[in-house]
Amino acid sequence: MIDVYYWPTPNGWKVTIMLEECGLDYRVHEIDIGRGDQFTADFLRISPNNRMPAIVDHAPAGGGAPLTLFESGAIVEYLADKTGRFLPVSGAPRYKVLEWAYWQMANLGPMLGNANHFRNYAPKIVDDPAQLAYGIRRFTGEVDRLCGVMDAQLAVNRHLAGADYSIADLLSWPWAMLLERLINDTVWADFPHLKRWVDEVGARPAVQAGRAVRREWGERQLTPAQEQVRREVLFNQSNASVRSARAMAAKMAVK
Ligand SMILES: N[C@@H](CCC(=O)N[C@@H](CS)C(=O)NCC(=O)O)C(=O)O
Repeated sequence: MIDVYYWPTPNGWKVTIMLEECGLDYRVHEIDIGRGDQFTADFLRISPNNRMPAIVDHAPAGGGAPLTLFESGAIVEYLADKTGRFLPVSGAPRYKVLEWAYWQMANLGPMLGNANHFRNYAPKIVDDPAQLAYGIRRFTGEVDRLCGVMDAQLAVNRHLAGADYSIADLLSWPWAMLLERLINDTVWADFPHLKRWVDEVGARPAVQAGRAVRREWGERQLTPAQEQVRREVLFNQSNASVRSARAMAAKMAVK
């Protein structure tokens, strides 16, 4: 049994999609990141970076004590090795998949996350539009560049790392499928090969099942007070604020 510490976001879906693809048994634990669940002592023991997703595998590959893991890329790579699915075991084909898997982790996820932040969240926090302009331009430009990288790759390959569906695809899809909503509604016209791949990967039953896990949590309506807490918790982090959030969570045993 694998415990998954989760909130329905692109990084969370990577793990639930992989678990569905591999047919592994798992239990989902709510980490409401807008409420501050990521600062509880129990969660920080598993994920010291106060980010979800994280897992505990009670029957790890190779035996031994339960294995805790954070970082969606490491989790998915581990599950691929454990099951022998979606990642070649050795040689050049393995590294061609890992190249695109790490590309996602270092590029598409962070750049699209920042573009989303500056375009869709920061305007609710920062009054002066001039303060937002550089962030919007920088990260939207990077996302546009990365779409071109994927589109060129997918023009000559069915999947990101070549002919076969792999962890590179299932790590990238949860972010890529949000491009139209988060960036602009003409993105698919500019990148038709990317659109073909988004539709093809999105039609996989396991991808749909993983994407749907606890969808309703993310659709809850927040009160203005809850929205205020969410902004403070998510968008005002520093070493000092994280330390005090940890202390607060420990005191209140936030669940
Ligand atoms: N590189 C990490 C990123 C994880 C991440 O940023 N998770 C966000 C939600 S998508 C989170 O837990 N945020 C909580 C916070 O900012 O305190 C991964 O891929 O696992």
